[in-house]
Amino acid sequence: MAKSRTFTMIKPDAVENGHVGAILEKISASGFKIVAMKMTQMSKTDAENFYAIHNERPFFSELVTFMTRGPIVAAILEKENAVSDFRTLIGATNPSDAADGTIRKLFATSLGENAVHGSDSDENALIESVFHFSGREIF
Ligand code: RTP
Ligand code: MG
Repeated sequence: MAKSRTFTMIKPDAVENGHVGAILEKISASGFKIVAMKMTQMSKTDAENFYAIHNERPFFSELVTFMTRGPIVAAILEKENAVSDFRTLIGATNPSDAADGTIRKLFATSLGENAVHGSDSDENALIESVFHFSGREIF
């Protein structure tokens, strides 16, 4: 199968809790190649735009406040079947439903503060990658 790409963010809770190194280690050990990466902080407008699909949901303002409260690590990952395999690696949205060994089971704090983001389709992976990275930052 051809290699494909997905987009991820290590969210503010996991950065605050010192889990960046362990999460990157798990990502690499699971066969994903990092082809872009940076630490950055999203503005309110950035987070509102990035998560615009959820803007009618009751948790939207909580999500924007959370995602902007500190730095994140954004990355683009390459692997065969990247989007689907990465969603499997991170586990269910709610860490209490996440399978043993998944990143959210190991490092998430709650449903809202769940350590990592993973794109949900190839199309969104591209949109989200371009949102965070310029062409010369992608290798
Ligand atoms: P993500 O987009 O961050 O990878 O997460 P996901 O696909 O597993 O979940 P999604 O439904 O897209 O929700 C986006 C993020 O919103 C927060 N959330 N809070 N308090 C709540 O009820 C609630 N529900 C979702 C989580 O941070 C979730 O990852
Ligand atoms: Mg999502």
